[in-house]
Amino acid sequence: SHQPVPEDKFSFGLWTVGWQGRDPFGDATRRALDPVESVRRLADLGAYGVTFHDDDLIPFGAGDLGRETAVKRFRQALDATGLVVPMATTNLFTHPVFKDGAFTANDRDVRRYALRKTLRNIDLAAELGAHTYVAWGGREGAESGAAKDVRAALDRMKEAFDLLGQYVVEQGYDLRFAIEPKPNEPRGDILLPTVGHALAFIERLERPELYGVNPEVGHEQMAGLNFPHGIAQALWAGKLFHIDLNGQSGIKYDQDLRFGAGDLRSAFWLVDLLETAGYDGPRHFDFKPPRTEDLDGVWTSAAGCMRNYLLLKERAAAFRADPAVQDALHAARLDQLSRPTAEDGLAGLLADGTAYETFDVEAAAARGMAFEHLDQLALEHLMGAV
Ligand code: GLT
Ligand code: MN
Ligand code: MN
Ligand code: MN
Repeated sequence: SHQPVPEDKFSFGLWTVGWQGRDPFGDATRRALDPVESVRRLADLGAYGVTFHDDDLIPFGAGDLGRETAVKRFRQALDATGLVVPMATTNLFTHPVFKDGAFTANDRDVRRYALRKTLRNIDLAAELGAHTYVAWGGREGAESGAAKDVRAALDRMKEAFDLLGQYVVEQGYDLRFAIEPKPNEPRGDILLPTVGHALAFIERLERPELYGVNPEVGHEQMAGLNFPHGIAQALWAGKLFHIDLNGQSGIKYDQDLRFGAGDLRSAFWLVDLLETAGYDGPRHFDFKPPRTEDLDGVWTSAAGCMRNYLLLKERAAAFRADPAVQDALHAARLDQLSRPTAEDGLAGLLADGTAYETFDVEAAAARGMAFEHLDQLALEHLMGAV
């Protein structure tokens, strides 16, 4: 069925449907949405979860009473709808105090404030039952060379994540961190720009097991990278803790289109990968309904994200189940790729004359790979021609 149900694990950020359409060139085109209204609408559409930045829920600078009221109303909406909070995150990029970043701001007092703001929201995330805490380093970066000592900034980034990890361990929270890479925008260059950079960074932390990645479709594509390949490497490393699904058309500004828009073929391979690899985390949509839309358009766009995922899931499953595809996969020698290259060990490899001395290099070079046939079958399935 193409009707989303909670078992599909679709979740949305409050800031996605709640985006008012403000961009660098234009004002808001839509009114603000009450988080309670978003929770109700998302539940009606078939989502299972909702996520938030501290400031999406509790207006920046609100006092204790404002905070309590906001959390209480949100909690009541969750209880009434059955929606869960699988993830939460911190806004470390909107207020001008974060203009030079947060965990890696040159100003030490800004870094200390950013950590306290994050720790405070980690408490709320744990209280609301979240198991993942996302960290997007929106303004951790620079526009010019000498302004940022990148090695020192990475020391500070490591220090920040180590402190956050120490905190969740000391508090006994069942919470892991997911670092979200992005190459640029809003800064000219952002630290930890791709999935690969983030994976390498995590290995330098004191408790690497507590940290994974939250890759976003458009962010890797802004760098010209193959998103399913990045996801495959994150899965291979056991680090796909969360994922931000959306759409992007090539190397340009961060479009945050609804999932399925933009590069549809890449979306097909992504869903195929997530579903066959057994990823069981949330399918989280981080999109921005274009500012051309009114609120009806917002909910149409949100519903489209989920429907497109389910349609692609159906198409990908049909592709895998098609006997012609199984033959084509065999012809393309995918089964051989899954077999170790030298299960006979190094000594066996060295002693095997057919591997080198009598190997017919020209004959092997002449063999076609039959990838075009395989890919055409995929396209036929994607286009609904089979
Ligand atoms: C912001 C960013 C997203 C991040 C969110 C988490 S907020 O909209 O563009 O990609 O996932 O901070
Ligand atoms: Mn984005
Ligand atoms: Mn975004
Ligand atoms: Mn995102």
